[in-house]
Amino acid sequence: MKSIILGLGCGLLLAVSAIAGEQPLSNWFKALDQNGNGDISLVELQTVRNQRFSVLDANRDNVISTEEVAGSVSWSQRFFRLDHNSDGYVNLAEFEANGRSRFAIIDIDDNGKITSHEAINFQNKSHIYVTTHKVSR
Ligand SMILES: [Ca+2]
Ligand SMILES: [Ca+2]
Ligand SMILES: [Ca+2]
Repeated sequence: MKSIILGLGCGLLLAVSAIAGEQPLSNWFKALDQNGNGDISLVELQTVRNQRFSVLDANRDNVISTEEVAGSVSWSQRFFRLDHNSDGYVNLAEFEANGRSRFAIIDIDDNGKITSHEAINFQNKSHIYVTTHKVSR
């Protein structure tokens, strides 16, 4: 279970996969494809993301604050995009809305499933993360 949470499409993991190169299916894809049927549905994505939300919400007040993401570079960078109404907190609705829009970006043919092909395509566009993380080291 822990590895599923850790495997959530965070920038660092994408970076590692991109460096590793030729692996056809990345770990984040396998972590998100919970029923192992070879594609990721929106429900699977949101299930894993909701687990991530609970982990990030350390004080369990049902919102994520900047303090709670302070330990994660990738989530800190994403925080202000997630906080849609700019009240300084990310609630579950904002978090889920972000999940839906990310899903739509990856699901190129818009059929409600992310296939391994679409995942690889997305991964290939994510090389920017590699640069970001190299700099931060
Ligand atoms: Ca909180
Ligand atoms: Ca907010
Ligand atoms: Ca698709």
